[in-house]
Amino acid sequence: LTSANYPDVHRDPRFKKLTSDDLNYFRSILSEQEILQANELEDLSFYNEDWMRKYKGQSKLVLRPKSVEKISLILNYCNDEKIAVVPQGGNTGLVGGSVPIFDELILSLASLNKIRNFDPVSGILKCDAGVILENANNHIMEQNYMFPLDLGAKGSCHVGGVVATNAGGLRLLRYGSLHGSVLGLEVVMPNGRIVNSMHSMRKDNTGYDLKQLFIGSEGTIGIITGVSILTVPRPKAFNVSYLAVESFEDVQKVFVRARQELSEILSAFEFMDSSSQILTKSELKDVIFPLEDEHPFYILIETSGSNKDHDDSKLETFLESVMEEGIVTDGVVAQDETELQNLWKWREMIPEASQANGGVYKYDVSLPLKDLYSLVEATNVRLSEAGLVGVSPKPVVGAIGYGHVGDGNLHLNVAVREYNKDIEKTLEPFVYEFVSSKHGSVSAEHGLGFQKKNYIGYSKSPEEIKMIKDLKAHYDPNAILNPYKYV
Ligand code: FAD
Ligand code: 2HG
Ligand code: ZN
Repeated sequence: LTSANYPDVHRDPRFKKLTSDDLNYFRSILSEQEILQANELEDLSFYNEDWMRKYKGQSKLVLRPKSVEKISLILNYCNDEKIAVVPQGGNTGLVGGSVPIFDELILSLASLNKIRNFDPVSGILKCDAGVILENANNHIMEQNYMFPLDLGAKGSCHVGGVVATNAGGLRLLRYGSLHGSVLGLEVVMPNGRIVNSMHSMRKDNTGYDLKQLFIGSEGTIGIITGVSILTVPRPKAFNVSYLAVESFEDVQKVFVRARQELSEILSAFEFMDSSSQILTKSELKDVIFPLEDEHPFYILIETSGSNKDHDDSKLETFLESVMEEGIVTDGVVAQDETELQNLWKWREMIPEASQANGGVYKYDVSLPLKDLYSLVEATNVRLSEAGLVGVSPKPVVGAIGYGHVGDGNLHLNVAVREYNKDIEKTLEPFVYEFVSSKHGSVSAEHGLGFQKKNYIGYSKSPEEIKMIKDLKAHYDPNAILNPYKYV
């Protein structure tokens, strides 16, 4: 059997098709609210389809267990019966990893959503995996702490989901990756075994750091049910400035200067190209564009610290110097909280704007800073040469670039009017070859999922891929967890 949506992918016949006996078993351990079964009344497309509406599975069953013990029973049963399972958090992932390809059972973490404990002295938060990131953040903000990770999907994505993808987000530059801030995890293994390592220690050199195996594993080797994470003191003062520069070289110059002159208060450094902001204008109709004229590149700089006067004066000195030298040609600084939020919207709304014409092909790559923008230019040239880009009925609107300059992470988004194979073949493996030729990574922060399952070799050696496969085979010998994806 091939998938109607993916003619090149075949259903693995080792996986059992769900029977009434299976349903009866799930009914014996779960309440009615924890089982969603497709029928005339229940439409499961929210769970079957991803955020971009690019990947679509055909699962007929979603389980939303409320306890770790129930997850353990479900996995134990699925392992024995060889039922394939897709773990799902907030379903905001951008690589098709969180949805089924065929009829896999969807195991949603949405009902496992309690804050377990917060220690206001150490700043360590322990919570269930299904807690929505924004809710976790609101909980600790009351006690003057903040989650070390922030991203546009915060209102929907789960704490467990961001750990499973090792999401990077807007403040990685300041607070580092989840590989550093996660202190412990609770995980249910494919055979149902619960591994509790919800530690609260920053230092623990007792052998392999096992939790790292699950951070960024994308639901392929275990289900994360609990997270222990070191949060950060909530800064008392925030500033956001939105600046214009005339070239990508100048983006880099401002970055170097911002690191030197703003140093410890610099908390985000994002760049956006002109086309990304033009697209966003059509989404942000009721927010006025912050600058009078259009420019080739824009930069959003956030500072945060404990003393507003100190931060203001540092930022002012920095901005005066880069403007006097002509590196920055225009700019504004938010004067109040509303303006600050509005400036952030010009950055955070790009993912949504990029697909407003119908769809988007997303590439999330690490590249040396000097080469970062050349991929966007090369992609636009390639699409033009293929005759695919232009006004309707051409299928491609254009390629835009933006991203986390501080992390060497480019988001190349190709806005399209429809998803089609010609576009995909023009872009892939072209983009991956380009990245590999510059010794970058084909996934900086979104993961591999289904989209990049055939392209891991552009960033990992055969020996590394073999180790990944060995680990998978050892812990998930029946390969029930998230099949058809990158491993
Ligand atoms: P899902 O999408 O449900 O799942 C993602 C993957 O993790 C899947 O493979 C799934 O099987 C697995 N998974 C989920 N939960 C578990 C679990 N408990 N145990 C085991 N496996 C699990 N990413 C960034 O890195 N930086 C950004 O700035 C950023 N911004 C975004 C902005 C928007 C608007 C959107 C839509 C996405 C953005 N992302 C960003 C993508 C990012 O990957 C997700 O938002 C987030 O990490 C996924 O969380 P989720 O709970 O939605 O997981
Ligand atoms: C961001 O930084 C996210 O906004 C999403 O990682 C990027 O949609 C994208 O390509
Ligand atoms: Zn990002």
